Amino acid sequence: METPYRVLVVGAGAMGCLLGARFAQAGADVRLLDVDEAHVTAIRERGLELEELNGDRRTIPMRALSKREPPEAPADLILVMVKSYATARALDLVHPDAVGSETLFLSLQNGLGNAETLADLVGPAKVLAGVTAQGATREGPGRVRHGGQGPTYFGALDGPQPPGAHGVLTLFRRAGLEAHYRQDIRSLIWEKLLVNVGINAVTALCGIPNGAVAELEPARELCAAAVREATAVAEAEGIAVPEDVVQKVLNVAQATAANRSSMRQDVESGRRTEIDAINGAVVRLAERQGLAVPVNWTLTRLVETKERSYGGESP
Ligand code: KPL
Repeated sequence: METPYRVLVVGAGAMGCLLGARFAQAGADVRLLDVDEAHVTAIRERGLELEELNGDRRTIPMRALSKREPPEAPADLILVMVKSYATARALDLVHPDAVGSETLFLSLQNGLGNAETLADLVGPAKVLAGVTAQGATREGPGRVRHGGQGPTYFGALDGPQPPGAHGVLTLFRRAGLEAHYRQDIRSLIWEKLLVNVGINAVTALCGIPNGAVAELEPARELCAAAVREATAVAEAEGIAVPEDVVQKVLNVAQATAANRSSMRQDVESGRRTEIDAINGAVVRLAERQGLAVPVNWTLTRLVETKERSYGGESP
């Protein structure tokens, strides 16, 4: 009998749960690891409750852990889905026996610098970075709603395609999820970053749905200015950005019109946001390149002020 492909999902937020559930349905041996005890207990006791795109609900039995536990065998894939600021801390929760010589790590997190953090900790040859256009929302402990379909792209940041990458593609495809290996993954990570640069802070600060960024003129102007600044930084970093990038970001705002952006959800729940890996990363790289990015600087400081006001800043 074929041994099942082993996946450890680190960070059982909405996307971690959705992907973990799909992989388990496709026959993979999946474990979800998360520090939220209530969520982990709910999944252990009742299984993961998934609301499908068509509204159907199903319960998927899943193994969930809230702390470091020795696995029976190393994972083939460790999928890192924690918030960008928690990447290094999350790896401390991974038992050393879960990492074998063939294990690959895949980061599909928001923002810049996540795969680099992983590469520093486990070595660049074991790390894949990517972006996904799948959408999901966590509705409560043990409950996730699939909100939208879209492709997933991943690749090595530098160097050749690792031998295990083919197995990761097979995993996604068996789970019915469109996935592609890309040599130019940095450009795609930047394209996703530009979307988050233009939408997330504006929606979080103004308490508006994504669609309002395209509809309301002042929000649209803020979004466009932040994206233009970040595009100049990308180009200075040697990243090719599509010409009509502002329009592309506004199209995403329209396509996800009713969504609450992840940063708005964080702010409205009193949680720490990923501002540091999004507009904050643009500010740091701009400094390195000698570029002025006043809109990104202001959005960053405003979101940080909001986080301080409810005590959601980093411990
Ligand atoms: O990625 C997103 C996020 O909220 O972080 C967008 C694309 C803006 C969708 O809400």
